[in-house]
Amino acid sequence: MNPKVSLTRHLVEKQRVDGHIPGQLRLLLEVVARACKGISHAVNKGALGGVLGSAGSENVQGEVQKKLDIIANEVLIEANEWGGHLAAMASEEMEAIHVVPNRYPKGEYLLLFDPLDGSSNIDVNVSIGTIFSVLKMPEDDRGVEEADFLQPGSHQVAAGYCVYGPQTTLVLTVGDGVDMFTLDREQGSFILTQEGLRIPEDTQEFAINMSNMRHWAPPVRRYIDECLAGQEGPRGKNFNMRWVASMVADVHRILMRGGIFMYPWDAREPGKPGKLRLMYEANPMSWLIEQAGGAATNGRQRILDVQPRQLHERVSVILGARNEVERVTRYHAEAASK
Ligand code: P6P
Repeated sequence: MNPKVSLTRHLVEKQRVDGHIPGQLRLLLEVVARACKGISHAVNKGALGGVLGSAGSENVQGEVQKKLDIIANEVLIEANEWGGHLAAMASEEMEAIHVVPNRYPKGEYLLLFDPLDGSSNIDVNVSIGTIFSVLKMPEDDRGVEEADFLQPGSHQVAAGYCVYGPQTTLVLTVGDGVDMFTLDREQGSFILTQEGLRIPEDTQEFAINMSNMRHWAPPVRRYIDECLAGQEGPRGKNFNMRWVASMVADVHRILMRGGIFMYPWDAREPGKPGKLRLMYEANPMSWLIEQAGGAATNGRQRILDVQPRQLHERVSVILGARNEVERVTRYHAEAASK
């Protein structure tokens, strides 16, 4: 692989050579990448930049907002609203959609994002990240409204994340595989460092918050108990466990070395289908995982087939190694048929 293919060149070639992405989508992805560079710079300052700690406010989820949550949200809004490629944006940090102001031209794309996923890790210097998803505006001549965003994840035209860890790494799909770009801080550009990421169909590593074990539904408890039983148990092999509590970091590990990630429904809030948000966490991550040969369900159906009813709705997430996700999904079906 050419050692110095930049994100810009990679996207230009997808636009020109493959005809796979229109110019406006290429522009959108470059603007998002540039915004992620700005967020990375703010994150890297840490205490020196006065950006740690709480902002003293709550977001639409009722979660305490960190200063960096708000900074990252503002960076993405400001970077994207004047370019003419977007009609509107939606963010975990904003209750309502943000329609591009009339002083700027409107485009045909909708951008959704979790500006800084894993906020509980910000103040303790553990990897966090930005997750983004791109949809097209429905074909009609009326103005932009929230309902335009309520499309299943299978309608995405681009999805990705940027993880702010030991490296700043952008991972992206436009529907023809998953590619990874590492930020070269000397040049200030994202450089292609891995093409066509693939997830092994099997694994010996699971990611789940074990402290919720007593609240899980039986199929999830059955699956994890079998993993914990190790080679003496029904799986006949030992398992390792990881839990970073930043979905971006856990999913990145799975894309790099395999595994299964689970944030299932649990009985702590039985009325909610899960903790993670469908539109700007589960959908983009599920598409990336499927594009890399993995699978992603809510325990019962493919996440990308879920028809959203609300912008900030939550969903149960089981994603990663195809054979493991299918096993958990099978356990749910067996429990439902009893
Ligand atoms: P818990 C971060 O707040 C997040 O939304 C995901 O990034 C992460 O996987 C999950 O919540 C962690 O949740 O309950 O383990 O703190």
